[in-house]
Amino acid sequence: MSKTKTSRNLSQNCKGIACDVCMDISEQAEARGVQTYIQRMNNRPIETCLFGTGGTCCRICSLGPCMIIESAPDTIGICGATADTVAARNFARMVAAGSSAHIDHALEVALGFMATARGETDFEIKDERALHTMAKMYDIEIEGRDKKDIALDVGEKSLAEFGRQEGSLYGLRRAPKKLQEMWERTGVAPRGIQREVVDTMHRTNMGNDQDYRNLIKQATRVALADGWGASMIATGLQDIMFKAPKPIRSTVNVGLGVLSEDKVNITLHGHDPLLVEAMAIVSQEPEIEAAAKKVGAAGVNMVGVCCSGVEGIMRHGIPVAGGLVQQEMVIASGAVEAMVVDIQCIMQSLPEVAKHYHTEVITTSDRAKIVGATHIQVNHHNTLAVAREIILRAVARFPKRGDVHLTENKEEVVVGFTFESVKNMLGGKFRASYKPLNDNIVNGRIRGVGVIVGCSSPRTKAGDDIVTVAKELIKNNVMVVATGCAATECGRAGLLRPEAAMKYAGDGLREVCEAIGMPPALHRGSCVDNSRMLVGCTELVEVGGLGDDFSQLPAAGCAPEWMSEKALAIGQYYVGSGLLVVFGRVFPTSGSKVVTDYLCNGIENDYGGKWAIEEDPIKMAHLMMEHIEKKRDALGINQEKQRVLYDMAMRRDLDKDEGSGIGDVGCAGS
Ligand code: MSK
Repeated sequence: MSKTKTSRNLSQNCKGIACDVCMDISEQAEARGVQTYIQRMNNRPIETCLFGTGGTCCRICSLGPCMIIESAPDTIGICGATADTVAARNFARMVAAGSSAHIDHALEVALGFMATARGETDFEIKDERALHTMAKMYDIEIEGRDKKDIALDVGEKSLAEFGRQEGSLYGLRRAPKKLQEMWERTGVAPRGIQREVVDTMHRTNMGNDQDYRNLIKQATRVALADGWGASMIATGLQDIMFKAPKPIRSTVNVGLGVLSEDKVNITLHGHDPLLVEAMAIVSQEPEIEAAAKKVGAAGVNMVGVCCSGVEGIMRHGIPVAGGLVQQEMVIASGAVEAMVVDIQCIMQSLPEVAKHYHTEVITTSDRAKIVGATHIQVNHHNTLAVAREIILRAVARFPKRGDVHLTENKEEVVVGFTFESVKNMLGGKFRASYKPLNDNIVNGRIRGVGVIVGCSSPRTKAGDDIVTVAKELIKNNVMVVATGCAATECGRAGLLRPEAAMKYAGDGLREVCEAIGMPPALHRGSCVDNSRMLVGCTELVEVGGLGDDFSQLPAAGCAPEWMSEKALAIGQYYVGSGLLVVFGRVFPTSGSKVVTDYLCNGIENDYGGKWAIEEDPIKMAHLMMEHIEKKRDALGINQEKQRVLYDMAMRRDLDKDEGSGIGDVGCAGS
């Protein structure tokens, strides 16, 4: 007997799983037999596995699997492994797996970058400032040299970081001195990017490291190899090839204005910016336009999903239809001719959903094939040609389009607030600096910085917890910076517009946002762009007044709806860099009180940062704010001080700066 429920039951039983837009699409899709995550969540025969949830199921050898209950000594592993060892081992493996996703992404970017530097690809060295930043990090001579020669050196050094066996990564140099010294002292400075993954997989193999603290130490080292190594390389090289993003206006949401009724809609989903870039270029070609017209379409409309969406919107203003949980809904709108996917966060169900529509799901990476999808391999040497082929396939599908289900629900956003663009906005083009931000944190107008990362999840009403945390922080004068699907959810809730400051921000934050013309929540890019957060934190430290280490900053991170191992990797590199990170819902070591207590408390003595777990989004925001106030107290900046924000001299200075970045955005209040 089919377990599919009627639309009425769907609404009743699934309340709280999806936003209203997705519920609406899902109900009409279910009527034609489509199953999405909403039905799958609802129809699960068992809720969740206690051992899997708490991290105490050990299946790394065939003596087991052993399912360990911490409080029941007779359940320890056949080999004697305790709940603490198993939970720490599983945690380290998850961090390594999450890191590997960013590492492999970065490696592919580095190979593409080298091919580009040799003139073998369709791309070029576009951003010399970004090139010089990376060159300086590697001590590469810049003066008087051709950009291609510098790029070749940068490419070689970047590739060498992956296979390096000794010493420590160059990327660590972008951290404050004190942090670098702590990493060296505690032995968590990564030696080589891939080496740390191999080390983690080895030591978590049967019969190796059985000391939970030592396991967490290696989890920290592999996570740092991701954040300060691979992700920083990916972001840096992408910026050089495709230009560092600048604030740009666009739209988000699953609806009209994002998806088009009369154009060929092609969605780009995954994480690889190379394909996004190629599709953005090719979709503008007159031949493509002509082909679309020939089949009765008004043109071609590119739309993003997940981090491919984030890449597209930041660099080209390509609208974003949603994040992880909206991917099936995008197809179920009936308005998508092709969903093109590459790597990471792609649901296996997509071809199954697409069967009910005219949509073709196209995989493009041999790392991520799906049964039922069409595979067209993309590589560095054929990117534009493949992009053309894919777009023409989508165009050919347009006449087959049936009924569409689209409502007016787009949200305007301003995205692309990288570390550099924020500097320009704050200090102007010629005196780019974080100083005004530091000053406003010191004088208390802004209490601190709240970083929101990670996925959206059907465990909550997708996006709700992220938005609730963001609004609570903003209301209490904490500036929000978001990446990945969390950033998209902030956009869907209207928080990524400068006008949102008027509606949602506390007095102090609102005043600063209005003076600068920025939203109270800043969109800082994709998952690998969490490296931009690290560089931003270093700048906060170096500008002065906020301590000499990340652990002293009035800042905290969170991932209210995390689902991916990648989020754990990001969280662990923040913790290993000295920050508080709060995760919502399940935490994968909860089956061991000892390990969880270490991660949430003891680890702070070792690396300066720590985890916290809080399900309630309001409480989560307050946990972050308590931490921020504690740091402010320790810095001595909570004592009453004269308000110095934007006195006349500062305002005159701002006015003098032409092209400060504010004008580029055209934001309200500037
Ligand atoms: S895409 S890892 S669902 S943020 Fe980077 Fe979104 Fe999470 Fe994937």
